[in-house]
Amino acid sequence: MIFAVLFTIFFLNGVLSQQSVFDPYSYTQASCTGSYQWTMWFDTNDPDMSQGDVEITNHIQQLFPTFMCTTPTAIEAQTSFDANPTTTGDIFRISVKDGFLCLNQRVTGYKTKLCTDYKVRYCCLSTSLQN
Ligand SMILES: [Ca+2]
Repeated sequence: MIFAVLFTIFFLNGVLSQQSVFDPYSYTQASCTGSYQWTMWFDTNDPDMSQGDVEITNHIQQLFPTFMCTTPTAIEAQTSFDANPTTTGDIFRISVKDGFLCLNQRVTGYKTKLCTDYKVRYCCLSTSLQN
């Protein structure tokens, strides 16, 4: 009984209340603290039939040099409507280095189902951001 309660609390904290996915995997919103801060959310791409939805770190650095740093320590991703990407059924890859990638052809029944729209933000040294 106690085990079940503890498990439920752990489960709720660890999974259900988590709106985001991160790289590094163990990162949380609270991990970006001290001299580090989260950037604004970036949604540079809408899902389309030819590709999917990709938010590329390099691309974001080029588009928003004043709102993005050159060496982020973590990346966080959500859907554009603030949901956890793992709830969409899409298959995606996320890494600080490359960004977030959801490709249509990896989605079951992709001919009728596009990737969901995603957004990302990064954890940067505060002094490397101008906002
Ligand atoms: Ca997007």
